[in-house]
Amino acid sequence: MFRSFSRTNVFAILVSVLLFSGALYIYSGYSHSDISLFQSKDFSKTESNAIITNIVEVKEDLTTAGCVVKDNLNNCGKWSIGELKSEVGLKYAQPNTLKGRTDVNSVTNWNAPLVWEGTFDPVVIDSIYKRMDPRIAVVVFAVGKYTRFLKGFLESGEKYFLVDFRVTYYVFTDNKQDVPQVRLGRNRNISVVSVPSANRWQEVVLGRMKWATMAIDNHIRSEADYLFMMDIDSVFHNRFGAESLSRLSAVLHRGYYKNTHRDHFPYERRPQSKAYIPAGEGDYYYTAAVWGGYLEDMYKLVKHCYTQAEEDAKINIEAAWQEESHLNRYLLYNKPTKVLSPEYLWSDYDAVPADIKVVRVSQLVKNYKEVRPNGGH
Ligand code: UD2
Repeated sequence: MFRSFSRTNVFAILVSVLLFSGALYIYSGYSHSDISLFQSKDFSKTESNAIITNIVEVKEDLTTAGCVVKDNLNNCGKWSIGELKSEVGLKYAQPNTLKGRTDVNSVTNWNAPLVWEGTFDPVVIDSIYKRMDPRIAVVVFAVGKYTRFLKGFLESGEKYFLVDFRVTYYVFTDNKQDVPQVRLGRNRNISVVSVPSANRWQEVVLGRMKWATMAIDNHIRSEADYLFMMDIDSVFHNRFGAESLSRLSAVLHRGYYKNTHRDHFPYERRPQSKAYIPAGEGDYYYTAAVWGGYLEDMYKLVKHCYTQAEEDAKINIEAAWQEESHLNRYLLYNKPTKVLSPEYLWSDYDAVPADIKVVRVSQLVKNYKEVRPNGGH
């Protein structure tokens, strides 16, 4: 009895060892593969969850390894991001305590800067942040026909977006061939990430949260200190510099930044949704077309939008403005550390009012019906 049990046992152990090594082999395949993970056309929910779990586990190693990397600001503390060290001998105009913008409010009621042209000195602020030499990731999606917007976005970004900083544009697309060759400045790169095609624009817009969460876990975390999420159908027209950097920076939506009562903000109003904001609450209405911050703070927020949208989906709810609704709820209870004026995302649809002295980025006019896989708004 003992012998036969023991034989079975040895056999069982052998089989387990074989199975375990097989599993390890597959697992290490995941750990070393990067963006090709995303190429699967029909990612079922379970598959994607399984992969996320794997990547998160792999990532823990990378974070530890990251600490020996000299320029990993987050983990290794050569510079601590957020410190405002200034250059000795830098020449700039003396700041004035009495003069400044008076036509707009440049501080929130939680004492965070509200950034407009005229509220910062580009020489001072760029110099402070350049000393830290942060690595900045820009995540953009160009799925389906939206690849046509890449050239204008990237070329104008090279002229105006955090010029002389280390920038990597992460282009998430279902069509690598359509990513244009663009002349890039020093220390600036494009990294292409493959994602599946989609049948509904809502799938892409919300899917951005899922794919970005996975890609941060998979590789972006070890490559960036700050991360911006941006819409691709837009063009830079003027300086977008270090004044935009903070732990969590959000942009006021141009449509609701003045004269709109908070009860008329297009927040999600159904209590069943995770994005719900009741009447009588709210600071501002933020756009989801430009937002940024420290890598880990952005990760938390992007993942929040992803998981909350998944929760909604379980009861067949899609928030009124997809991830923008979840973003707005999060930012109501986790206040941004900088609020950027609508200079940071205007729109070619609208005339520019007097309080917008500079349009830094503008959303392009597009034919929604023609460009989206399932038609218009
Ligand atoms: C608004 C917001 C956007 C998002 C969306 C949610 C502005 C300027 N933008 O954009 O951030 O909150 O509403 O409804 O307010 N995309 C593709 N392929 C597609 C569809 C979308 O790549 O087939 C990507 C692309 O990067 C695009 C972004 O998703 O810029 C947002 O989609 P949109 O521009 O069609 O949505 P829109 O203009 O309603």
